[in-house]
Amino acid sequence: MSSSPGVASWQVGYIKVSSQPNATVLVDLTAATMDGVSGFGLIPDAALVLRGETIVAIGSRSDIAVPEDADVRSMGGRLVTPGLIDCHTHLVFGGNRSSEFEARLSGVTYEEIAASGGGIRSTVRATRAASEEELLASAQRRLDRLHHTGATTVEIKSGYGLDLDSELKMLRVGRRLGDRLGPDVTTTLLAAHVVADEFDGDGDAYVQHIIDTILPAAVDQNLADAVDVFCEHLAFTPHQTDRIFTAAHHRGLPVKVHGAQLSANGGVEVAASHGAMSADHLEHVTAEEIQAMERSGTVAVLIPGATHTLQVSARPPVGALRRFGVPMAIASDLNPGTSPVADLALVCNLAALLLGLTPEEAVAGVTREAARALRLEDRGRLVPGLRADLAFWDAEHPAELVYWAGMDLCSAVWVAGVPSFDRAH
Ligand code: DI6
Ligand code: FE
Repeated sequence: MSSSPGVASWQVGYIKVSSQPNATVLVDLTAATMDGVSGFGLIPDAALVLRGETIVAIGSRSDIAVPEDADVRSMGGRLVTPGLIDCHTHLVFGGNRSSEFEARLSGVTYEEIAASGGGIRSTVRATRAASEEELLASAQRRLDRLHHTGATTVEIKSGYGLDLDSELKMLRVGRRLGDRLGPDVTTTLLAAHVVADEFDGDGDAYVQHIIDTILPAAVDQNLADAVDVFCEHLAFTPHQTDRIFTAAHHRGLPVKVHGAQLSANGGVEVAASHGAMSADHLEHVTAEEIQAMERSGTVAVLIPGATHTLQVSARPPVGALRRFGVPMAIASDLNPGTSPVADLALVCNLAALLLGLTPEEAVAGVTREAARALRLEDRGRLVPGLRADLAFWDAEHPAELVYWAGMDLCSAVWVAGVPSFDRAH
């Protein structure tokens, strides 16, 4: 946090130098604070006071004292929410899989495509063949779309490289995207996405290579903020997942899992035993695993875009997650195979219609709860002391974000107090 109220300012020549930035006061807006106290945390006719990158006050306009140095701006009656947070994406990749999409429409399953060398493996071939600059350019377009539909923080996974150079290339692209004006980026090493072809189906040997070579290099070059494993019958076993998580802990990185997406297989329990940040997908999670998540503080990340794209009938057990008090985040899972979706409001619409989330749960899932899933406590709500990550909407009520499908309601985005997108320009 860059500012603290009450710090002195002084005069040098003609320039007023201040150790704290001037206040900006945003008025003529409705705020949905998502503060977790009640519902959307709605404040009609709100005023929002920022200094630098930080929210210093928010409330009804009549209750907020406007600081003397304030620049007061009318927001034209728009709705403001916390900037949206996409806590699970694979948005760096080469090529696309529209031909597999066509095959699936004619009845071939995702598993059949994977078994015949397509699926994740076909994207691995395209990603290895692409240069870092090509990957950066194609990923930037997808990140821009997330940003222009409200996102201010985006998690990006590797996992289409599966060898040292290509995994590091993907992670570097993630870091470079995060250095540009736009969303904050966190990166996750997902070398354990599927077994690399070079290992000829020997998952244990590939896991050893990840532990001995890929993970240490990613840590030494500060390219990864977390480690993920696809624990699934067509990828890695719970035991292999456990080995990678143990190695991640030794290297100081938190872990998360792709678990119980296509089958019940014990991956979520392993993740909870390692205090995972999140367990993602969860269509086939068991009651015991949900209780383990509750005990370990592991956030459930739901992925309705994959439910929609794969047209599967299994649903994550939202009722049981609610009963056991497991926080539910929602993410795009933006990837070329199972969720080619780059719009979190649209993902909220799918979460409500396909998974049965309430509009409040859906919006919380892409703000407050997604921040928890990434362990980023400085964002996800509009409350004093947090970062001024803001999304502005041409809407009167936050339920509209969930109700409209693909309507582009987002009119502006600020990241850490800095305007980074304005549809008018
Ligand atoms: N689960 C997913 O939803 C993505 N990866 C994963 O482990 C799918 C990736 C793909 O099909 O390319
Ligand atoms: Fe995924």
